Amino acid sequence: MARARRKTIITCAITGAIHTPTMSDALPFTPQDIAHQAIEAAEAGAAILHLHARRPDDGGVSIDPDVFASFLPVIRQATDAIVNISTGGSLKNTIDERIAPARRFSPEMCSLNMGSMNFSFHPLASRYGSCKFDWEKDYVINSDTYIFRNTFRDIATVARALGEEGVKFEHECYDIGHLYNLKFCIDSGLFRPPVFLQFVLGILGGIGPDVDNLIFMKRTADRLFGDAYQWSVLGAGAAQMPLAATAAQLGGNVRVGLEDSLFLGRGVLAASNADQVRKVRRILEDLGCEIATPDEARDVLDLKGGDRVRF
Ligand code: KMH
Ligand code: ZN
Repeated sequence: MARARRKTIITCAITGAIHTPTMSDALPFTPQDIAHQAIEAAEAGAAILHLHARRPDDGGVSIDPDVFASFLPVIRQATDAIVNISTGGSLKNTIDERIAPARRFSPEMCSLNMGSMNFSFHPLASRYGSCKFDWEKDYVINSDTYIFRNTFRDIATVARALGEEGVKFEHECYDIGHLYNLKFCIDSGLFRPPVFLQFVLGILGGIGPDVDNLIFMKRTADRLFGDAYQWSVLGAGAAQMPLAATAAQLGGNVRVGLEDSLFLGRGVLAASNADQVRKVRRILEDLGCEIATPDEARDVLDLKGGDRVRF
């Protein structure tokens, strides 16, 4: 008898730390808009909401737990989607500062970046003239000086601080070496399989957004982790929808959202996060996939449950 095909989990990354308000009016940065767009994305079919905070007054990157406090309970009351709090939201802060929000709120999931790397989006600067807010231009231009620091000790700090809380990790892997880093950490006892991998393709500093690279990542993960992992794909920018469709056909899960791309299609800005969730859902369902509910995702990813968070 044919094995039942697993349902596809859609993650939506609502705002992130790459894009700036000038790039799209749809990018949410007030707590109200972050909550509103997250709830809409969940209603459209996202089982997991990957969340960053932004400064409410000017949209700058924020890792302030008090800002998270102003939208997390609103989201929780309106939806049963799984909340995933970023631990990678700032390229300028220490790992202890980056994990403060996840530590305080103990979500079902949090991101965990699996290696140090250049992480740049400076080419975006030339596409925009004047900016809505003063900080934006320098932030984008100077990203060619940023090192995204995620040393083995940083990774161990996150693993210990949040693993003990039963928080499940979205292991963000931007290159093949990051899979080997994860393997080393599992063998060292830091993580208990099955692990959840997010293959990140198309960030400048990481692996390129090609189907060959996705296959290479998946084959490597198969070799390293056997069947003790689940996986998802995040294609940055124009690669978002094509790689999501490819991933789903390969049996993987998908991540969309304005953190990763501001567009719905070539030259067309997405009106909201939900806009992208609806589109990817349409594509996946047309290809014969079924979309996982939050509880189905909880089951597959073996999460602690929405009643064991602190917000
Ligand atoms: N914006 C993604 C490429 C994190 O939040 O930990 C990276 C990301 C990092 O999602
Ligand atoms: Zn993120």
